[in-house]
Amino acid sequence: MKRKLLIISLILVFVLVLSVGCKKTGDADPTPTKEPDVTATPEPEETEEPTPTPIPGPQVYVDEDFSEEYPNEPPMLDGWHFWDVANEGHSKVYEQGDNKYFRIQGFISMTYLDLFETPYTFQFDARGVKADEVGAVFVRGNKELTVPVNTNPIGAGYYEGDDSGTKFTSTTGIGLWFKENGKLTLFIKTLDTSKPAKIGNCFAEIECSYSASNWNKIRIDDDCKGTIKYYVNDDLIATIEYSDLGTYDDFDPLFDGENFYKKAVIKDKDGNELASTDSAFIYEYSEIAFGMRTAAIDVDNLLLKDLELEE
Ligand SMILES: [Ca+2]
Repeated sequence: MKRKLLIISLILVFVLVLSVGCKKTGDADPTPTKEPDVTATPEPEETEEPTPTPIPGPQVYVDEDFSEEYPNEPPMLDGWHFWDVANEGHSKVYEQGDNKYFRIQGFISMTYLDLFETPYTFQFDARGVKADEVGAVFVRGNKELTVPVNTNPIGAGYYEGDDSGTKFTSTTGIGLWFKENGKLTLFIKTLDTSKPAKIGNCFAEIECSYSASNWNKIRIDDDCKGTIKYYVNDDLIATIEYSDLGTYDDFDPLFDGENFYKKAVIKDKDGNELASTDSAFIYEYSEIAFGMRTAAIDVDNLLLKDLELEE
């Protein structure tokens, strides 16, 4: 009996081995009894097309050469708030030869409606009429944050003097003043309790190739991480470094809860420090603006877009 059992066992083992061997080859069982294993990991890479990852390019917000027809009344330009304070009507599109451009003249506050919190570059061609009063391009101000001044109880908008005993205008932000040939003035609004409106200025005069009677290429790169670079005719002319975000709690109720970068340094093209302050009104976000006070500048080829940072 034992011998018979042993033989039967050996036969069974042999059949089992044969059976397993056949399954391994995978070609001897045309009618599998086993249900497909639905829990098995699928292999989607063989059946699905790979989804291409879109590569976002820099977004363009303003690209304006003034070749279209524009109304001569505000708002004039899409996306901008335009305020001709004295309603003089000098600001409009002019034509010279086959080129159209925009003249900003009078008491003017012109602000791009969206505030920036991500890196941007703003460039344009400028031809500045030499003037005794401010004609400037501003960044990192806020037209809503404007304190009353002696000459204007409504407040020192980008166009209005700041009661500091100087020609400087505005309450917040950083201005590049198109002042005279070969020299521009870069100024940062500051808290200065010695002034009637408690507004002062940290400023430096910058020598560069600016020519008031010709078109100049102006470019402002703000990385929104603490560095703004200013270029004139493709040459770096100055850098502003800003830091120390905080509030001014005892300045004016209008400013309560609003964040400003308080520390700022103006450096020349070689990195030498020209001026600095610990009480700057450099707004947390950036408003792009032009402010004119009796001055006039012509602008063309406005281009406002995302700044691509070099890593
Ligand atoms: Ca043009």
